[in-house]
Amino acid sequence: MQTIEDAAAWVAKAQTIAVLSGAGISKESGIPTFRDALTGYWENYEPEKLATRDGFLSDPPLVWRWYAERRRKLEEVQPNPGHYALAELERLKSVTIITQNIDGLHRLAGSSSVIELHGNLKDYKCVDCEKPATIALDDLGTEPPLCDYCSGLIRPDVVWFGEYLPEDALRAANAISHACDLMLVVGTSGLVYPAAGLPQVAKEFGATLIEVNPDETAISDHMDISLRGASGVVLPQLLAILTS
Ligand code: BV8
Ligand code: ZN
Repeated sequence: MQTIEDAAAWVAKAQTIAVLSGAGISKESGIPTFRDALTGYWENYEPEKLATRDGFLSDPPLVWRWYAERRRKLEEVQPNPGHYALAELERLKSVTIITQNIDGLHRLAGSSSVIELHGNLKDYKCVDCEKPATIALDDLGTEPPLCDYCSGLIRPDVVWFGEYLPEDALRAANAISHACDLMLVVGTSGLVYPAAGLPQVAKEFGATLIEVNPDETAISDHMDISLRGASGVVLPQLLAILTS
């Protein structure tokens, strides 16, 4: 069983580090993971249904309200020690974070090299002409506003299931997955592609894979080391060993 000391030794040796993060890294900030995001009012809905273009078009106010609620929640949350540990690691090593999260917490914690594969909760665009729209937090309302240019519905500018990821983000994520000699895979169930395929790309190009997750995931078998614990606890421990 490989230990956190073994993991720290790999991190110390690494020249170029990639991090793939999922909703789990934000859980200790109080943001429920995607799987258990739908509690209370939303418990009868499946994320894979709501987070789709068809889901939005079939009931725009419903999907608008779900994202508005998540956007308002962002005002109450802060990065947690896991985010801060990765920001500190960036001060010691060359680190690029590839995140599936749309909460912006990595940048808020001080990480500067962050690739947002699935967009950001604070960005909006027209569902038809795709022109960006600016929506202030205090006028999110209960249904989507209309586009100034074509009167189409305004939607969150996030990547829904069945939609392509932003080309530049995916290209950058693939490039760092090829180039890195170590990938930390933090807080992701490894269920959603193409993000979940990036650790295999890194491995094929010779990288060491270290997973940080309290649970087994769909991609644990590919990992060289699996650190079973909460990222808000494990990542600061890793940094403490590195800097001791
Ligand atoms: C695509 C933004 C090409 C929105 C998200 C059929 C038709 C079309 C596509 C597909 C199809 N079948 C499969 C696909 C591909 C599909 C896919 O992979 N589906 C899955 C469900 C099988 N992918 C796509 O559609 C992607 N696009 O393929 O385009 C294409 C185009 C057209 C036609 C065909 C192909 C787009 C995917 C992006 C979807 N958008 N987010 C929003 O957030 O509302 S994904 C969303 O779910 C999250 O961003 C996250 O990435 C993902 C998973 O969510 P969670 O499970 O909650 O989070 P995570 O995976 O991170 O798991 C939580 C983990 O944390 C757990 O492991 C847990 O143990 C751990 N944890 C808990 N506590 C802690 C912790 N870890 C550390 N510390 C803790 N304290
Ligand atoms: Zn428009």
